Amino acid sequence: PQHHKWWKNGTVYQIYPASFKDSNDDGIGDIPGITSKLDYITSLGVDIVWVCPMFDSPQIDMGYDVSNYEKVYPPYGTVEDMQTLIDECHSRNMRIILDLVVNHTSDQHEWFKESRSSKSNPKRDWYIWRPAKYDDQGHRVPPNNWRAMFTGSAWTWDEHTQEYYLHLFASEQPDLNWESSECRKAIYESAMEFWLRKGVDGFRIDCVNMYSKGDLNDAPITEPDRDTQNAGLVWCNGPRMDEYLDEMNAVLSKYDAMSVGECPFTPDTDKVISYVSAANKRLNMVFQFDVVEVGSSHASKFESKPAEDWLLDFQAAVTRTQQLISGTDAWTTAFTENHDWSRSISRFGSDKPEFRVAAGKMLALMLSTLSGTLFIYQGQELGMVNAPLSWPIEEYKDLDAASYYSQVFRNTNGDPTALAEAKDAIQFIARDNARTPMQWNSNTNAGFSNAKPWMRVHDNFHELNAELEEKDERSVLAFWKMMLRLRKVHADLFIHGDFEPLGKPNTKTFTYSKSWEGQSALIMLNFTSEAQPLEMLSGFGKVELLISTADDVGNNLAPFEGRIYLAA
Ligand code: TEU
Ligand code: CA
Repeated sequence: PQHHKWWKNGTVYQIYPASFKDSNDDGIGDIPGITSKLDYITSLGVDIVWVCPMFDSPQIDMGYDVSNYEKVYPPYGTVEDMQTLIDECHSRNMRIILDLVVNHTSDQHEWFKESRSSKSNPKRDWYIWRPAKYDDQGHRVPPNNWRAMFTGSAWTWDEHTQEYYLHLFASEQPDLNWESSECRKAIYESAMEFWLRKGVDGFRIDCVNMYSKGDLNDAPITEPDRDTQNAGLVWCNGPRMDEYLDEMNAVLSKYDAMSVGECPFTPDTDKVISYVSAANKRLNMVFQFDVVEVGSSHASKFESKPAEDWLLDFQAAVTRTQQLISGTDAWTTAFTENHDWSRSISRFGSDKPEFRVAAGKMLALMLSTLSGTLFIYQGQELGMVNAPLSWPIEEYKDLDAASYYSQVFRNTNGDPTALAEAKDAIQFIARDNARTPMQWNSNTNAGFSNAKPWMRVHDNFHELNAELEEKDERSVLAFWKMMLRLRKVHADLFIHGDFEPLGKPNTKTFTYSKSWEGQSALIMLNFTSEAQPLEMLSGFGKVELLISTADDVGNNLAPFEGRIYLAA
């Protein structure tokens, strides 16, 4: 029965509401905009729509700072608009999942307003408050050395009640205190059941392994010259995680809802398996960060340059996440993009005009043959790429990039060389790259909106948009549609099969096999802009070509070509 769970064979399409489709010309995407594009989404051959946070929010972190779980951010629409979207998805035989952001709320949530109002407020312990510490000179210092994800201490001093509160992200995103059972009950009711009762089919769960933070111990000092330390490994996977996930699962299973949790900072594979083992009934699956973090350490993602041999790390990361299901009752996910990372063609392929389409198809071929639930992010199906190098820093809107840039500015007194380097790093890896508006057609603002969009549209929209690609059978879009169909035809092999890397790991090609009960497939991918020999083919026995990304299939792998052979 596990084999047939709907969320296993389903392909998920992730939507970022602000950038998908603006229905009322205020420059901001919205819920009726999403509903108006459901026929397009259905035409891709996807089964599940994931909508990023659309709850009421002051938008410090694009809705990952929720001020009311039971209201929609007014520029996006209303709860009624959401009900329409849910019902319209269902009437097309698609499911819909929402983002569950309950590690923290906005500091504008009523719960936090009450919590910070006084030490004796009944909701005081719904957040994590601690008294100050004092250093040798008697200066007030935060309770521990944790650095928040968007830089600076993870603690903010509250003048009114003379205590610090914890925030793993921005100071406007105070962490909820999961130790309080009342707080947990309120989370389940307000953030989960409110929407499950409206027919939502599950959740993508933000920061799911951060709820239990243990004793808030100092992180080991890895950067002695800094007063805060990277503490992800300390605050993730704390002692009460299993208990919280069991409780959460009790809510989810009442509705047969699916769950996919974010699982960063978890190098221990057994830990990951313990979260997603079917027998344990905690989460259906998680996003491990192995693949998206290749060539960019989580500790300081803007500072690490992609290494020459990044493809070795990439192969190892894909192998790790794929083999999670080999011989276990765990389930995995396959993805290379989401709203937190830049575009995969720019990172792992090439966005040069002569290679963009080939690289987009090759990556689509890879993803479509990987086991686990497949996630694609809006625009990925079109082969959208990173923002152009020519854009000035002002075009980047996200607080993550902005806080990094201002940190470089402070540290170097505005040194132009350092700032130019910072901007290059942002152009390569910033989250903004995934957040430029969807490119629907060649009209004004790519058909996203008739008003000036909240974020600039990519300059390439005249050549790269859905309308053009729908008419072109050689487009990245056409290829994705074909691959999503093939993935279903060969579901045992591609979605459930055992993954085995083949040949000597190298920096040019990636070859692997998928096998399932006597059937097998050989997948060969060229990650370079030069032709590569078809080395593995001879060793694999009798095979027949199922599909290639290239128009003409030759004796070598063409630049960025991908092929699938089936064992005959
Ligand atoms: O991201 C969680 C996360 O671990 C982030 O550090 C992520 O790696 C970061 O965006 C990279 O710079 C989730 C959401 O996906 C993200 O958009 C939110 O900003 C974050 O939680 C806080 O809610
Ligand atoms: Ca709008």
